Amino acid sequence: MDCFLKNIRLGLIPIVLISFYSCNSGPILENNKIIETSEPYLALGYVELPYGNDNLLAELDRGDRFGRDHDKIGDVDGDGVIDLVVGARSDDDGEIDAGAVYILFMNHDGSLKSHQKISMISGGFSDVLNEGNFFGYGVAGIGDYNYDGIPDIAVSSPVPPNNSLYIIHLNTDGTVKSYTKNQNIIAEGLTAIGDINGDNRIDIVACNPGSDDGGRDRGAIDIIFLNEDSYVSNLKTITISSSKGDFGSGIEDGDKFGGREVAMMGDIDGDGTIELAVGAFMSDEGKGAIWMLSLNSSSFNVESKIKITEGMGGFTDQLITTVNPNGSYGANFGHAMAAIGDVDGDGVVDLITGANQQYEGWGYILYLNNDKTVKSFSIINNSNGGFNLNLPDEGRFSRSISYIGDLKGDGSIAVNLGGGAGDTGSLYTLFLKPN
Ligand SMILES: [Ca+2]
Ligand SMILES: [Ca+2]
Ligand SMILES: [Ca+2]
Ligand SMILES: [Ca+2]
Repeated sequence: MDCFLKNIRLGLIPIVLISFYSCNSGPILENNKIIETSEPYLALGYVELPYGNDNLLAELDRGDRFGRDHDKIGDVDGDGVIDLVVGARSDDDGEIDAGAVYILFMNHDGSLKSHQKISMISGGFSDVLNEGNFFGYGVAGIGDYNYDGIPDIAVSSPVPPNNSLYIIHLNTDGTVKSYTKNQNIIAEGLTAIGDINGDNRIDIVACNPGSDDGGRDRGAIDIIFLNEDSYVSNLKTITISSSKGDFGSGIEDGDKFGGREVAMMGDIDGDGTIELAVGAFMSDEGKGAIWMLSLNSSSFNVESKIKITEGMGGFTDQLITTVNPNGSYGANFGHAMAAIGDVDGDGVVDLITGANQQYEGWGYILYLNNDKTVKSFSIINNSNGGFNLNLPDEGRFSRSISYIGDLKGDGSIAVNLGGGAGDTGSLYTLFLKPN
């Protein structure tokens, strides 16, 4: 029972704040130590995959990078439960690091009912991938693109010579019914951003952090509109980078703008522009940053922007710049992100992101003001956030993020965060109840 609703129903308005404290800030026993949380949500626990599912675990090898990218698809098998697509870009089916994706058929509690693998040699996918193609580097649920009532997916294979974007039409069992191949696209991450041009088809953003637009490794994003035949309309693609899309100044060499994910926030401040959050995970000596872009609603070019990083845009936490054991450096804040709805109940949509190279990997929920700056934040890691996570050192938690919504069907929301560097890769489904 939600304490807030219960108190409203009982008319106990004067003690609502006290009850908030007792519901959401109660003591939590962790490692025999009582810790206090004071988050504006109720943490309801988490599920980690592939661990706990022997069938899926048997498919995966060390280094496959399961969870590199992931998204909700919708209900593929028609059982009333949201299903997922998860990339494993270093799978070795057919060629070393050719890559694979998994369709995960879910149970309400976040456990796995069954799965279907799609790779060069499985799931009915017939195209030839090259060695190191990294099929599954980016994945996105895009709604029903071939009008058969079954939701479909976009999958990228960014490494040449077969640097392509596939639109894959699914069967209800998660195998491939048909696909289109769009060549000469580099996407190290894909995000579905809803239908922003009003043609009743979901639009996507391809993240290309290695783009040299404007300078070495400055990065870029491509806003992609697909036609009714699931092909990219090249004439309509919008690129935003240091030198394109009216971005203006602010990106420096090596910043890796575009990162591995963006988040469509909607019109946060109600002024007619739509806000798109885009990371630059190597910005500021590797601390990382998020650019909150306000896009013109017809040209989709940048009208204004603010930068969020340590000490900017209202964000006050300290981000590391040190060299990591894996050779990279910095916290990599903003590597991935998703709009998470209004978690703190102030009427403004909030953003979940992370600093995946900060110690075990720190997730952050950023509670936004309607001027797009950060009002406050929650940290989600081994000792904060109320989930009692048990992440390994260098676990890269929050390296990939997707918002699932109400998986349980009880008003709580699920959000997926990837991590688990060094082994198969992991997908954590966190359940929380907003205020
Ligand atoms: Ca389902
Ligand atoms: Ca379909
Ligand atoms: Ca559209
Ligand atoms: Ca909010």
